[in-house]
Amino acid sequence: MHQIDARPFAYKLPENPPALVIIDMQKDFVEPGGFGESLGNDVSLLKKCVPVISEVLMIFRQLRLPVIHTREAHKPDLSDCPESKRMRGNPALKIGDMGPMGRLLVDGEVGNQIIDELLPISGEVEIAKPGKGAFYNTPLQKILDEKAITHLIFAGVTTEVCVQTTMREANDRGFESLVIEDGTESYFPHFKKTTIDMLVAQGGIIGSSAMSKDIIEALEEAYG
Ligand code: C5J
Repeated sequence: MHQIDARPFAYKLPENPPALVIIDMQKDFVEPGGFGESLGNDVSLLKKCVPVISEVLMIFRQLRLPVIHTREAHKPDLSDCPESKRMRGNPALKIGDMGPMGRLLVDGEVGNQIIDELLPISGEVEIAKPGKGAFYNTPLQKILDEKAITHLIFAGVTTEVCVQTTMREANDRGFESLVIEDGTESYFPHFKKTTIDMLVAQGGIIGSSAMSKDIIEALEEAYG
């Protein structure tokens, strides 16, 4: 049995390989002029995890393991965006308003695309999600069930919002989750640390965490 050196204890790798779930590495959050910046955030803080995710993604591709990319995206008519979400924080630019990269957080706009460094390739799943969690109102559960996937390895942004929400959804659905510590970032570095500490506390109440180098090493041993 192969395992990843993880917190709070070793993460056992199953025979049917885990999926890499890359959360919301879209221009809206990572690049200037998007939704993240419209909320007053310093988006440059998120760039740190890009090379790490890129390296893990390369290994998943080399080993032909499943990869899922998500984007936080609303329909152009905003029928899937609650008014409470649109108005919250009273930002200068709201979801659906026109920004430098098109309409904020709207499917099909330039800002809604995954950043060039992590663009999905043929065979990888790309899911547009209207919520913070990737299971809410999406085909994710069905896709995972069809492939009998039981283990999920998470990367992406932001740690305490969409990554954490999705890990909590996954936990309630019976998946074994692990977050890549250096493959996720927040606009608030102390939130990142606290979120991961919370997820793995109490014997891994929501899941596990590990560093990318340990994940890569274990994946190569298990599935290489
Ligand atoms: C946010 C996300 N932060 N992808 N979305 O609103 O974490």
